Amino acid sequence: MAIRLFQSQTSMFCEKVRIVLAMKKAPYDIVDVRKDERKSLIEYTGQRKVPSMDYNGECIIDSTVISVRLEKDHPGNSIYPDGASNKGLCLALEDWSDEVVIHANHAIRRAETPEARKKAEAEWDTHFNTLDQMYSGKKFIFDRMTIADISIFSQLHYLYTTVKYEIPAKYKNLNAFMENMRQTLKLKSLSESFEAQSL
Ligand SMILES: N[C@@H](CCC(=O)N[C@@H](CS)C(=O)NCC(=O)O)C(=O)O
Repeated sequence: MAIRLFQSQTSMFCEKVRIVLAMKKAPYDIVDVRKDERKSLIEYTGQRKVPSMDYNGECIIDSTVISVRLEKDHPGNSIYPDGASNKGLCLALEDWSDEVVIHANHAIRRAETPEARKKAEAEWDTHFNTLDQMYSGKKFIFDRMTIADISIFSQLHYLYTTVKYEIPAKYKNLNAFMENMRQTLKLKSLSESFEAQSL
């Protein structure tokens, strides 16, 4: 029995899952879907999206679903905060990051005209403002690193590594959060993508 993560190294959702796997200290093999143009992914899962997982013979698709399953089977080093109310908030933030903030990443990556770029930067500015307030006086949103921080980090890290767009210095709390995540994830610099097997 083994875990195989079908992934691409640059996908933010794959990075999110790699961080959860590292927190759970779960060993896994990587199947890089770019190597065979997603052939083995489509063969195994019947669809094109990553992250997908061969979880001890069971096919699991989607970073949120994979995270829930890893938490269930490896409850130590929880990716959720204590208490039902905080857990609900945490899940809502994970969803907001995965479903709303992602849009700003798509917009900035696909912007082909100065107008489109300006619009995408304005979209990011709204999120930076929200996030800077969220991280005011806090290392993490809850009392420890949770899936909300991991999802948010993965989107912002993609913006940094792939789009090469840096969070403006005026967002001090958000920049402090990124630096804190860099240290927690033991990255030498924010230019590295996360690969470690355990945290
Ligand atoms: N909600 C999904 C999103 C996954 C997703 O959008 N994956 C992208 C890469 S970042 C993908 O594989 N796209 C390829 C395609 O749709 O053909 C999750 O959380 O895993």
